[in-house]
This record gives sequence, C-alpha cells and structure tokens, in this order.
Amino acid sequence: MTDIIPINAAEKAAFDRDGYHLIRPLLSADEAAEWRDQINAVFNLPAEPDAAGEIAGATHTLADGVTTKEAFWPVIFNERLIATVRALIGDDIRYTQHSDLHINLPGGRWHRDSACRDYGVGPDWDEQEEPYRVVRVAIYLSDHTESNSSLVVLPGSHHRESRLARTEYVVWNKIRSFLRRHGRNNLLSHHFLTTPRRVIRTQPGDCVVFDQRLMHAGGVIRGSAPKYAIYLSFGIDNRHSRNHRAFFLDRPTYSPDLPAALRARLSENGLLLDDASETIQP
Ligand SMILES: O=C(O)CCC(=O)C(=O)O
Repeated sequence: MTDIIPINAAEKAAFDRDGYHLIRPLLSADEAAEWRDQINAVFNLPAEPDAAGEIAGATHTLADGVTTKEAFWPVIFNERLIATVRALIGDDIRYTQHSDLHINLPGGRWHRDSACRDYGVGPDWDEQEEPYRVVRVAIYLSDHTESNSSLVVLPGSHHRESRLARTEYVVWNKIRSFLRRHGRNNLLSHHFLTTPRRVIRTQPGDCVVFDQRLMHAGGVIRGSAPKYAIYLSFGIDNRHSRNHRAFFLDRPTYSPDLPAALRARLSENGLLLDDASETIQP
C-alpha cells in the first residue's frame, strides 16, 4: 500500500450522490500515448504518429481485452486507481472483469452497464442485505478537442429515475437507432431535457469511475484524431459483484477462465473474486 490520498470527503459525498467520480488525470500524457500504442498493437495498427490517419473513421473493439491481453494487466493494478476505487466504494474490492478496449466506438445510446438495466427492476436494485458497490472504470486516452471524445452521464440516475426521464431516453434511443440505420449516428448529440446531464469532455489520461447503474452514453465522435478508451470493473466482495461478473461471463465475448498468471496476481493483491456462482438476468 502507498500513502496515496485519492479523494476528500466532499468528493466521496459527490460520488455517492451523483454516481461518478473523475480522476483528472489518472495517467500522464506520455502514459496515455503509450497505452494508445498498446491498443494499436492489439489491432495490428501502426504506432503513432502514423496511426491516426490509418484509423480515422474505423471502429475497433475487443471485449475483455484488459483481462485477456497481459500487456494491459498493469492497468488493473494501478495504485492510484485501486486507492481511489477503495476510497469510493470500500476497502474490500475485487476485479469484476467486464473489460473492453475501444478505438472509435461510435456515440451511443443511453444505457446502464449493470446486469439489471431497468430502474428498480431486479436484484441490482435490492440493497436491503448487501449494498450495490460495483463500478465501471473508463480510462480515456484522447483529447476532446481533436476527437470530440466524451462521456455523457445523468447524475443521480443510479438512485432515482422519473417516468419522464425514462420516456425521454427511450425516445432519444429510438431516434438514434433510426439515424444509425441510415448512417447518420453522428448527427445527434446527447441532449436531455427533463433531467440535468453532464458532459465529461475527456483529456488524455482521464478516468471516470461510475456506478454501473448510472445512465450514460458515449458522446458522438468526430474530428481529426481517434477516440481511445480502456474499460474495466471493480466491486466490493459481495453478491452484487458476483452477479455482475456472472452476467458478463454469460456473453460469448467474455473470458470465463482468467489467465492463470492473472488469477495468481489478483489473489496476491487481494483482488480475486471467488468464482461466479450464479447468473442473474435483468
Ligand atoms: O464510448 C464511451 O465512452 C462509452 C462506452 C459505453 O457506454 C460502454 O461501453 O458501456
């Protein structure tokens, strides 16, 4: 353990209230550039500076890439990240997998990342016996001014949702799906009328830690440079975290077997979640 003091009481209160916390920056500009090149290597793309031109307009994604690609394991064990997640949700955290590597993931629909995505429906919303403390960690490696890279969140939507807000995101999502089918996804920015939204315009090395139940959307991308992101997940050692991992392991793109060396390292660092034993569908 190091002496990192990651957040203060006001930031912890804001996380509990709003459902997200921005670490700006988690990584230096040089580290962000190194991770962009590591991601390029995964997709057999050239290193920077040649990469930008070749990547422009193309999307590359690898589900569970942080788990399956050893080069990315240092992200899981980043001391500042671990200390911050502990300060936000509790000391007894585990790696809950649910990782991704993205280049240019197009601006997305409003959604939650939790297993139970409809507000109030399903065990993710039942905190009578155990608190829900599962977070998604989104590490952004691109500058908003060059790529329009952003994450849009509805603060507090992990705790409440009005019928009006629900109707509104359903409508926006229908419009987005329609535009997508017609190749016009980028036309529609992420407006929201019935509840405040926050647009986090990313700088390279930014990290957003958010409750998996928080309503969010990847912002529309455009510009001269690609948008790069690394995603992973942690939760405290309880049923909600097990359910979350089990939910994603049910998808064919996620790796049910942790690589043995990663399993050993997680175990040494107290971050290994016992095997997922149940799958709870939304
Ligand atoms: O592109 C982004 O920044 C957001 C991606 C996202 O919403 C997700 O992976 O769940």
